[in-house]
Amino acid sequence: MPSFSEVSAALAQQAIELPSWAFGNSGTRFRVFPQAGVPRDPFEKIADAAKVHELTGLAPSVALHIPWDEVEDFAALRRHAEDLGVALGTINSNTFQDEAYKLGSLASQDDAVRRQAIEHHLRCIEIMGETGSRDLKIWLADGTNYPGQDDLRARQDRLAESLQEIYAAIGDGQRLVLEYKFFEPAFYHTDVPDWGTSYAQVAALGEKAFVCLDTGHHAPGTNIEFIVMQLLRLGKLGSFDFNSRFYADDDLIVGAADPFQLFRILVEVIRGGGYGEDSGVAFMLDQCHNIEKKIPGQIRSVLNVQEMTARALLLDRDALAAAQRAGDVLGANSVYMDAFYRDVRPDLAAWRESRGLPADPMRAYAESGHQERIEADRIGGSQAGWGA
Ligand code: PSV
Ligand code: MN
Repeated sequence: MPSFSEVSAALAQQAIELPSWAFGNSGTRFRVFPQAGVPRDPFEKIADAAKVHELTGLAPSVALHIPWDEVEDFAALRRHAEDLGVALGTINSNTFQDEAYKLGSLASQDDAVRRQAIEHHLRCIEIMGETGSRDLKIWLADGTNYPGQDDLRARQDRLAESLQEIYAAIGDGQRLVLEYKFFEPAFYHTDVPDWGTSYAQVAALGEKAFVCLDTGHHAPGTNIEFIVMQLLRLGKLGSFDFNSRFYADDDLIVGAADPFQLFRILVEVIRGGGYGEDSGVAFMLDQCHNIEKKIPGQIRSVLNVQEMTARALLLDRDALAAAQRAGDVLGANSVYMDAFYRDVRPDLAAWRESRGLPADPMRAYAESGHQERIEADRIGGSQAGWGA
């Protein structure tokens, strides 16, 4: 197995984008649980994200959600981020909260609704120019609840047409990433339910369009690492939305439900050339922290990704390939499992210290008094929430 020092240069390339909405109040379909100290505007969300980066060195950018993060002056928001040591990242569109989108957005049969949804995306692209963002991420709530409700084929065709118009506005150096999800809020069918549909749509658009894989958006038992391998093989894996799920789209802390699955995914990412500065695969979190504090929730999350990345980098690929060639089934499996069971936490703590970071970022945050400070300072105003 490679030594830890052999993988430390690769580890230094890790960058995990944080979602601005992770810092706002969130909840379930049944209740939103307000927390003290939650940001009241996008500037405070950026400050929280920057805190995560300051303590971990892992989260140099923040994804924005439009219109939740609309501000008068995006250049000022960008400067604010840069002053705090982070960049503004992916712009997420939102066509799931307006009354107009009840029966769909980009796939709607209503011309005026489709126009509204397309214009919203064009506005997002305009914002990307101001924020310096590379990626426009599209997740659609489009779908139907009942068989016969709408024509499945016509919806797919309209979606393709709408996406074409949006794609035409994507500039040089920018990308469109299309996320899939197999259910919710539409339950009979969704218009982009799986990687195959997303792939078919983005392949038709062109080379600046990619698939976004949200780990929570699969049926139980799905072999997600196979999908990762296939999309990398096809050159169309654009980004990850990392989170954990126990049953459905829970948006829980990545690596919490099944660290082994995260490991397996990262093994395929590295195998397929999807890891590192020039890979073109963006690592993002898509999570909400409903019952735990948000900043430490995000710190835990990026550390979980880092830990499984380190283990995946430590996989002895030569030994694995030799065992595979020899048809040594159990030998290959034990090489694989050896990497997964390697406890990298002490090495990572030392590695962090050597870079001027706290050995234990969770503890450093707890001891910093920062949480108490924001809870005392952020009084008045209205708190940001998932959906605001
Ligand atoms: C809804 O499922 C969702 O979580 C999607 O995964 C998006 O990425 C996210 O919301 C933000 O729009
Ligand atoms: Mn997502």
